[in-house]
Amino acid sequence: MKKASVLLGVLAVAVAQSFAADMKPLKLDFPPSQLEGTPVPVKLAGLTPVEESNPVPMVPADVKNIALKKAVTASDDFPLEGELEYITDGNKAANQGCYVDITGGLQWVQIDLGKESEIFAVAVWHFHSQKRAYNDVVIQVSNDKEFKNGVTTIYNNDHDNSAKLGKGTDKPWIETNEGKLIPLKAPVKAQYVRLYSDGNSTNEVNSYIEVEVFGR
Ligand SMILES: [Ca+2]
Ligand SMILES: [Ca+2]
Repeated sequence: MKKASVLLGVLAVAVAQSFAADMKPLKLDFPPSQLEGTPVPVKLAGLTPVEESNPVPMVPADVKNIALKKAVTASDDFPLEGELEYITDGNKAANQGCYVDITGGLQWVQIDLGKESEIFAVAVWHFHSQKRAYNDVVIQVSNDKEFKNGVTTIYNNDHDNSAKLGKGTDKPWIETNEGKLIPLKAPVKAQYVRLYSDGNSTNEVNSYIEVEVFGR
């Protein structure tokens, strides 16, 4: 009996090890810091944005950025500056010509992954040549292009529900070149990823440099 339980224990360790071997830590590739100008206080109504390093979740070894070069649409198809394509072009530099500016107010951008995919994490770089925080950031995934049915919210810092997507308890963050990695509590199968925002601590514009979706 004792031998059998020892053997079972050894088997369990072996299974756990082979499982662990197929996992990897998810670390973002990020561009050099490009902070410019005189820093301005980062303040949002009623909220204190946090500046913290990204978590390093374990994900299956075949998980990669499946948003690269995928089609992007938005609530406003005519950006003030730049092109929606910049959001999935793989370039995370902060220079002019690398970010797209979408008009003020609550707006969204949406990535079509091309097919239903198992999503483990989403990363976003809004803007990083100035320390600022974005307001009412809500990130959702769904198989419904219109985001009416089967919607999973993976991040929400809209504490007063002004976006009317439900009240969120996530903390807004101060943007840096390292971006923001948001791991899902459990992987979700979905084809579309939508990111809302309503301006930032400096101006009313909704900027994006890059969005990555880690899945398979
Ligand atoms: Ca880009
Ligand atoms: Ca709000």
